[in-house]
Amino acid sequence: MGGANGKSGLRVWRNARLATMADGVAGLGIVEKGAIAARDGLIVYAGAEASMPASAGQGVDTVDCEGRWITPGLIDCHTHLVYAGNRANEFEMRLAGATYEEVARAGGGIVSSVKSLRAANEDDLVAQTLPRLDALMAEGVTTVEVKSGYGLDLDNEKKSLRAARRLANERPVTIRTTCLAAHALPPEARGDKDAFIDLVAATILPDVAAEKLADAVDGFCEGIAFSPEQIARVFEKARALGLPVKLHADQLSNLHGAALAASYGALSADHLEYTDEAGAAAMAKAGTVATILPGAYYFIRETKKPPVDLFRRHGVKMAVATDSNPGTSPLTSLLLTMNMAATLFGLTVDECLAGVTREAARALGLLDKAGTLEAGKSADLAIWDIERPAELVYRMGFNPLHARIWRGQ
Ligand code: DI6
Ligand code: FE
Repeated sequence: MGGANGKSGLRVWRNARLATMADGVAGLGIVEKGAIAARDGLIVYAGAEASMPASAGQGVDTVDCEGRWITPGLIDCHTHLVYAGNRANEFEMRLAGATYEEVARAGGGIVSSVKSLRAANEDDLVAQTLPRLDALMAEGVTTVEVKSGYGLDLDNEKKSLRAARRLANERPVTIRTTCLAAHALPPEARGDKDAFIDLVAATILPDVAAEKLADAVDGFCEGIAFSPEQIARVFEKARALGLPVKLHADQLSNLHGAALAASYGALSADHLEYTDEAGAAAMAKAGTVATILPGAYYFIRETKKPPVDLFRRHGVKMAVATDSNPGTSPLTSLLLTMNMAATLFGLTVDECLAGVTREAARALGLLDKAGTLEAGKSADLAIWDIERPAELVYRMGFNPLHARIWRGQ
């Protein structure tokens, strides 16, 4: 779409309907008969075409959108996209009646992904991850958060994070990396969780931070993973290193992970099926985003839903993400994820769309750069062949993307 860049480097998309998703504006921030102008990869104007300054709209590379809708490029703010192999065999075992525990005892679970990842070299990891990234991008995704957490030792955590960073060289997409070394206990730790947390805090995080391989730090606070006290030690170190934190919290039980995350000013707390009112209140006070992950809920047939009404009542912002991972959410469609968030948890269309744009940007600490169609932000756009925005949430397995623009291209 569109020709070569105009001399001025200015590009304009006109004759469009905009869902700007601007913060503090009611609903989707809709502009009928809208236009967007971008220069050097940044939006310089987004609004009514009739009000576009002449300087933004003349003698430039102009695209007629023929009445199509434009939203911000979608943002998947919680993925474990970098992994090797898959766990379809465990899926079959579970379908045959095996429980998670039985699967884990048979060598499955997170540890089987750790084995596969350790055996793969960095090039393999990148190559195996690209098809998943391509699937996300094909639906208009322009920013993806990618966690480590299947390496679980210094070299393999770094290998994962380097592979994640390399995705941004291979594709026109923004990648944000998160160090999730405190994800699970590796076999060589022989059951000693405290010793492993020592390794994470004393060695893995400082090294990863020194090489600038991670933009944030995450942990898994759960009976089957790490206690609130152990996560607090990880967060203390992250704070000392100047890295923002996020947390897998209250997914399978209520260890008050949401409140813990909030007490460290976390960017987000994620999953949250078992979060209580005190947790929601703490998140609201800290400005911690609730990241809703319906893919994992669906895939492991969880029945406890996240307390969406509590989040609304307390004014907690909600993001929506795939949690793409080989064990509990082998999902690479943010459009389907929105449908799940609406159908399973009762999110409105507006909440779903905000969840994969503005609130996802907030959950990554990127709201000043992405997530809405506003001047000054990255010109990351998704242009859709739809009549109304609800179609993006309503369909299952259909992709109405017309064009995807990343940094103006
Ligand atoms: N919660 C999850 O659902 C995934 N990680 C996490 O902390 C599970 C990841 C896996 O099973 O591979
Ligand atoms: Fe996750």
